[in-house]
Amino acid sequence: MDNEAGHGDMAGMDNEAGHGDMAGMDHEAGHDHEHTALTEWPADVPLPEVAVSAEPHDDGSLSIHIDLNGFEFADPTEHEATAPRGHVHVNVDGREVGMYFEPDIELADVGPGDHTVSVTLAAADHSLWARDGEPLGASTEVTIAGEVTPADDVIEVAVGPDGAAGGIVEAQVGLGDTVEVRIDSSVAEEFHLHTYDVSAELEPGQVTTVRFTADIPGVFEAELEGAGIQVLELTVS
Ligand SMILES: [Cu+2]
Repeated sequence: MDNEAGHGDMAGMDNEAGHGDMAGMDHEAGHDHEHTALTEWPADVPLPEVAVSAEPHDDGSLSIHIDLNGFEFADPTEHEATAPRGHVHVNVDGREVGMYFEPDIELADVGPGDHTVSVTLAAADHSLWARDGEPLGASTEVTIAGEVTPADDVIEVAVGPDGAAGGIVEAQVGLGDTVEVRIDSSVAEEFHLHTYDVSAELEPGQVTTVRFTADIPGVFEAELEGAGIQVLELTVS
């Protein structure tokens, strides 16, 4: 029964309240470059071990299993950050898909292609458990078989230490479009698209691709988190 209650909450979040919550979080944090609060894991509690595996299915879904040692799932009604308790936040291709209170998760409609699944350990107050400022978590790569449908819009951004080559890239996409952003970076950085909360680690000399559905209308900024430089202005209408 606990498990079912968990799923219901998550589904509701993903479909309705999810986006509002994320936007709210940005505002609460108050710092432009610190969109997720961290809580240091107490030094006197053994550091938890976390591993994640993902099994692909032909219908485009993923079965995620999270292996945890030294970490307990808290009840969704708990609100105080207490080690070693909490829940997990799950990201697929840099975008948060939900928070979960159990180790086995079914993700529908992920779709064909290469995907990165990452989980972070969250405290009951939804801050991320961290050690020395680094969130605790794990990630894995998985490929779902099938033909990858091309994105409706492809946006290319070349970035370096001073931001985007030639200035902030301005792009306009339709509401509901699938959008692919290809970031060609000469530096190690983190790309972050605000409100959509799409993020990706950039490696020097590599093109990193993020993909999402443009389901929130408005004008959104993407930036290099480390340098705090805006590189993309995305208009969704
Ligand atoms: Cu949470």
